[in-house]
Amino acid sequence: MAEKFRISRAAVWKQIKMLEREGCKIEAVRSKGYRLVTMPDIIVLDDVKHELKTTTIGKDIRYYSEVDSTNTLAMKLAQDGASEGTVVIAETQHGGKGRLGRRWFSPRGNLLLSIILRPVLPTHKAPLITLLGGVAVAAAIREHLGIAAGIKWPNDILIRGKKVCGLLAEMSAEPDSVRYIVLGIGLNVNMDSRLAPAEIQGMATTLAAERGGIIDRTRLFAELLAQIDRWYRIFCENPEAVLSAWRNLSVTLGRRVAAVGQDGTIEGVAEDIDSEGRLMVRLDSGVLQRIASGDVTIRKDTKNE
Ligand code: BT5
Repeated sequence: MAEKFRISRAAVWKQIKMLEREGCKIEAVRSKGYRLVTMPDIIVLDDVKHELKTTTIGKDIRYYSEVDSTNTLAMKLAQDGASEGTVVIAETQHGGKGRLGRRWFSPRGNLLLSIILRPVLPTHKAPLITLLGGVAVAAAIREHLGIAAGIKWPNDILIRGKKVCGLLAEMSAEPDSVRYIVLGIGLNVNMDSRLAPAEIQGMATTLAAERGGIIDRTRLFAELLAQIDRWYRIFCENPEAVLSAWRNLSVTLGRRVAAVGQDGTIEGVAEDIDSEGRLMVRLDSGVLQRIASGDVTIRKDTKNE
């Protein structure tokens, strides 16, 4: 190595020690050299920037070891004028947020990020951004890793029925138009699921578990940003194209679902989504009901198999 790089042996040693401090496991054999045994599971931002060919998303990436919530931080940055496409990513969150005051379990080893978007969009169409996020994440998982990920309305990505990713869109809006939206993505990649809280054991999964091996988060992150960039551009030109991609990736449509709303629980068959992203459920009475937000449970099909 010293010969190849035309540096002293002491200089090689210094670099090796630095790599070890960053978490690389390196074997040294006297008068032979060094061997890289394992690399640490960290996101290498320089590599992401190098790989990224996006037009908007990820031009500005803010990387943190630990934050409260990437969404909360991104909302503040957006409020202070951060440009569209700014990405906040953290290795871990101590206050990771789900919807409706719920928590997002955010240990190291996953992808936890938020993207600032400034679409020209009427407020009532803001939920479409969550659907766009779902399409982008599912596409990244399918194309990059070849794993059959599907979308459960409105904000979950599932693999074999288990949640691998949750999306959380928050916005600031005028009465009729969006000022900015922060799209938060929590994607389980390499975390040890055995450390997860009891409530999510059995219902959550990770990409590493599904593929059977640690996944390079740097490359996956770059792929994810590329997919978001791609689908965001499509969305701005033709939102209907995102809706049809969503329909193809959906694990909700055509299934019998139960939804908890303001008027109690309803049950029926999820027929479609409308142009505002609402789920259209055909009740047993024949009435078609639109659900704008909330949680749906997919029932075991009895009437619809
Ligand atoms: C969500 O909420 O699924 C949205 C999660 C968004 C998280 C990202 S991480 C980056 C960004 N910054 C944030 O602070 N948040 C976003 P919801 O549909 O309400 O689901 C929350 C529920 O999912 C919890 O109540 C648990 O049951 C379950 N859950 C929590 N952590 C999980 C995990 N790591 N994997 C799978 N399920 C989890």
